[in-house]
Amino acid sequence: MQGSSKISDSQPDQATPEIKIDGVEIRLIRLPLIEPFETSFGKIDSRLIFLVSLEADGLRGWGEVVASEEPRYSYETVGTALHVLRDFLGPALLQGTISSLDDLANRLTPVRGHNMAKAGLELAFMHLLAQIRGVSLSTLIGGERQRVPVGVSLGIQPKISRLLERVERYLSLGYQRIKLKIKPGWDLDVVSEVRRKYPNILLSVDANSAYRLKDQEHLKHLDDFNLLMVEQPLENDDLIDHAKLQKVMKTSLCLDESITNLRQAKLALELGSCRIINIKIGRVGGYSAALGIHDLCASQNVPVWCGGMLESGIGRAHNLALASLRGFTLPGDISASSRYFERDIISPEVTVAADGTVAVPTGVGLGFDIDLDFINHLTETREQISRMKS
Ligand code: OSB
Ligand code: MG
Repeated sequence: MQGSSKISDSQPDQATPEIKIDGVEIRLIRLPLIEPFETSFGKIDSRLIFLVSLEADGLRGWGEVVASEEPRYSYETVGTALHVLRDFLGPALLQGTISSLDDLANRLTPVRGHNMAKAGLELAFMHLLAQIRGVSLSTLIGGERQRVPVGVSLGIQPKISRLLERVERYLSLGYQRIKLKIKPGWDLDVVSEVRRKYPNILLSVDANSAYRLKDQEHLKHLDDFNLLMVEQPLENDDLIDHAKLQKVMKTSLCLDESITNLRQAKLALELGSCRIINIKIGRVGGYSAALGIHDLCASQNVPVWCGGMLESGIGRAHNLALASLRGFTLPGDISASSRYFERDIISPEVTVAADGTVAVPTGVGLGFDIDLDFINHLTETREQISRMKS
């Protein structure tokens, strides 16, 4: 199938060896944000980054659990992920061996939900697998792009003049699409003003579930601004009301929070709940679901793009690999490291070229070096889950 992702294991000599995981390590590090990030559900000024790594055969694979400290975007938090990883998911990987991504995903399936915690392990596993095969993550999953188009997500600002300054700044840095966070009281006037100043840019909005179907007359005014999409206007787990709203709006709706797995994606497309899907590896539970949703959307010509969760460089590197798949036709929320952090935990940092693209690394594994000294310096919590001695 055209546009389909493929984990390259077709040649017999490339068959995955049975991987014996020797240990799971969890670390929490705090990275201050260069400026606060505000959405319809609150404001943060630093990111408690949850890193998870798997050790096997003297190699270490790194992943990131994108949960926030508070259960706003989703019910998961750093605290719930710590509990579920330590007590259930981690130990599940420390029995026997693992032969493939599917095998890993099946191991995690008995635990309901907790997609971000699961995804952290899938990321770490895929980083391990890429190193074992001696390929980049992008190559491992069948990525085809050498560079991916990117946009920026701009939080709610205290004043519209500050927002306009930021729009100007990121456009001048080359970002191909501007996404404005909106909420009741920070929506039509703001979008109208940005559109008036920049009649031709790719512009979208993200409400993070701040509206209800009864607000549809209000939301329909967004049709006046030639937006690329309206992201997740209604409830975080809704598909039906979004389908009703999509019927009366010209602008394409895009779902983020509501698409938590492949079945929800199928339902959304069947119901007509959206015309675009934002894929976040963390929200859907890992690479296996992300690849499945990508393939489904590609088969129906539904554009997808890679969402972001203010990840550190490790999560960002995985996002880049994902976004290199053919179906990721719209700019992703994959900004430069410097958009959020003074200093990243990978080197070189992620940078955005003047044409608004980021290069997909070609080196083995993440394609970035992990700055372990800096990670050690930042580490607030570190736990090791090891195999029981038999
Ligand atoms: O809804 O896409 C979202 C950040 C945290 C939680 C939810 C979202 C976001 C973003 C930022 O929009 C995307 C990024 O640049 O990482
Ligand atoms: Mg969103």
